[in-house]
Amino acid sequence: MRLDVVTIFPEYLEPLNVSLVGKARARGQLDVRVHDLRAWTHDKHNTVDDTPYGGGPGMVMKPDPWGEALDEILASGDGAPVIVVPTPSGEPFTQQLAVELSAKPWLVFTPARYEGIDRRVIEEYGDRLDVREVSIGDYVLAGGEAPVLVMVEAIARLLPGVLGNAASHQDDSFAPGAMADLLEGPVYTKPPEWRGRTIPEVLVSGHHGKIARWRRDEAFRRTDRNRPDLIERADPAAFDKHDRAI
Ligand code: 6GU
Repeated sequence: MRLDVVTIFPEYLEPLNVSLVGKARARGQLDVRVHDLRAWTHDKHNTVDDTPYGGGPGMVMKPDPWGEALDEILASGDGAPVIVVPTPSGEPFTQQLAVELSAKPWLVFTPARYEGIDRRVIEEYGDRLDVREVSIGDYVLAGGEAPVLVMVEAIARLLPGVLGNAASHQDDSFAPGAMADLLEGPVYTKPPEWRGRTIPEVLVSGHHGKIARWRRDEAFRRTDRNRPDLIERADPAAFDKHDRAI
């Protein structure tokens, strides 16, 4: 998979060299290219923003540098990428969207600063390409770079061969499947006693059926406490009589 990121803060994307994404790059599973938007400015001050038409606070990113950057990047590859525009007014970034984007061969991220990018840029590329405006949650950040890090990590770990154990995202919270609609429950490792705290006996019982039942109960309990909205909107068929009795 190829990923391009266009930003005025290339150094903000340095974490893409670390850990899971960094290793995927080093192995050649991910081709990540970070570009400085100011490379496509032509004035002495490398201006990327200007005052908003109609007035109001803040600045708006000028269309020209974005247009030149995107034209050059689009011409540098085969086929058409999906353009992902991080913005607090976008559609929610969910595990489902991560799965969808992980199947694409090429993504271009356009994190903005200030009050966002001149609307005509989104319209111009939206006429020819799949452009997705995406938000990572109901809060406002100063720019789209941190959201790009979030989205790239969620997408990269879904690529074949990136995560060591393919089974490890089967039972992720929010993954479609058996534990759909439930958060993951608690986990334990050695030692069996730490600061006087023991582990749940069932986990060393060797009884796989009882362990599965216990995990499901804990997942249901945690979801009910932390995300009751997930239970409210779930398909009732996803839960059995036992779950509802908790
Ligand atoms: Cl994608 N960008 C910004 N600036 N703030 C956000 C966001 C994105 N998602 C949630 N808050």
